Amino acid sequence: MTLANDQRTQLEALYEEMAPAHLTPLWESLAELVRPQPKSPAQVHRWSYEEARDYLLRAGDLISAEQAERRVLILENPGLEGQSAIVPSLYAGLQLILPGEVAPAHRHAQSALRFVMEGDGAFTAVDGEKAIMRPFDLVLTPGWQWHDHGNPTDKPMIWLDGLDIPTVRHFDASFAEKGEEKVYPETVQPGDTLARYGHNMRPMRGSLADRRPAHQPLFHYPYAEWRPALDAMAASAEIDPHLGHALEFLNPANGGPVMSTIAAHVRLLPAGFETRPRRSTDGTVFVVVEGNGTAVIEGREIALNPRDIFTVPSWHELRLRADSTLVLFGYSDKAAQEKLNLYKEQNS
Ligand code: GTQ
Repeated sequence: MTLANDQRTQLEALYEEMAPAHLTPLWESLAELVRPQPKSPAQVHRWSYEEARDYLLRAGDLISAEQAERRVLILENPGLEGQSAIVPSLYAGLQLILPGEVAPAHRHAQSALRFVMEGDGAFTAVDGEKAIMRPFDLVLTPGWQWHDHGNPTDKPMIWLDGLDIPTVRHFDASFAEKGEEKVYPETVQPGDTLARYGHNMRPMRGSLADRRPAHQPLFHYPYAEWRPALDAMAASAEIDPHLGHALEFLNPANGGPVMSTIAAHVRLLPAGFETRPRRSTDGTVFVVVEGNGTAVIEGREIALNPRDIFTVPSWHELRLRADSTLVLFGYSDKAAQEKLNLYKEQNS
């Protein structure tokens, strides 16, 4: 904006006078507020699993899961300091449950996913039904469903928590409750919901009321099911040049993303494959499940090793190169953006 000198002086005086009335001039900030394209404050960043794990285990020596309620190290984006956010709309943390520990029952407006990084046989109980967690399983605790965690095994369990904490904060809509009991009473055998909803089927309506909420029944997507599906796809299907072989996790109630705010997917790139450049408006968190390779994000190269976690902020161009068969898990705010008619992507 070009302004004459005395015009500028008079305007500045006016701004100063109106400031106590909590009024500010749009024309000074319009271009920043209504941008021609996204300019994320989030940065491209990678966390080494080994490094984060060391700190988490040290925390495990100092505070119990029960004392902490949730013993978690937050993965905070260096561009979003103090916000407990990994991209502007989403949170990520690494949660540790040691043998014999319990993370007590609570429920909250925030929706969460858990992606198992290490350990075998701890559980997340959702409304009293245990999902027995194995490496690289996806487990959901959708908003307002009771959940507690426990580890009856003799090894530590670590998983990545992905929540919509910043989104719920943005809408000023946080509610939370602690359970009366530390452990929610077990309501049914583990696997009951997976049997009913996990196979492209659903319970036929009879005279029995359904135990699970109709809008969000399924909460366990085992690695033992999604990994072979990717292999079968890789064996038979044409590969998408921008994604590799990619499968999105679905909510069987509506055929949409797993939760109302968060979408999740897995993808496989055969050894030697390189994706074409792609950008999208959903800030994405990736976990390397298997293999090695490189992510080139807006020109910045990131070496990928198993269990690394990295971010691709909104509208950052992503290219992936696989040195060996590369398998990634990703979650993003695409679910919320699509509902708000904001989602865009560009495949070049
Ligand atoms: O397990 O319920 O990482 O409520 C942050 C908030 C985990 C949980 C987090 C939570 C949880």
